[in-house]
Amino acid sequence: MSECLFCRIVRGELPGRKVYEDEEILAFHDIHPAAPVHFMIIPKAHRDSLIECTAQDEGLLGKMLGLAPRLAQEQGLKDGFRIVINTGPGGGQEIYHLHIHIMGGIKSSPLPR
Ligand code: DGP
Repeated sequence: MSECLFCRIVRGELPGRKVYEDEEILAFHDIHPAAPVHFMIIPKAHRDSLIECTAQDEGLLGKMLGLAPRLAQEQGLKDGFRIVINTGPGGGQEIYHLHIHIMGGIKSSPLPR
């Protein structure tokens, strides 16, 4: 059984403030929010990061991304949101279970250049 933190949240062994769930996907609030609304969309089946995803995962990735606007609306983000997928050590990823961050509720600054 995987010791991955997010796998344990998927299995209900650790608490998670749930936003959405279906047979393939879970969404829950980030424990260290970087914005007034900050939740993550994850696949239930473990993948370390976007780097490990293959062409077979394209449907799942599309479904995760496609859910974002609907869930953001439901969480009160009426005028938009920011999506971040930290990937690998160079991308600042801390938890090695693929996840999409959805953040909003403040006026976002442009990306650093
Ligand atoms: P990343 O750097 O992209 O790997 O972000 C991982 C995020 O996961 C980080 O923003 C904090 C969040 N996080 C870490 N541990 C937990 C936890 O136990 N529960 C929840 N809900 N979020 C967590």
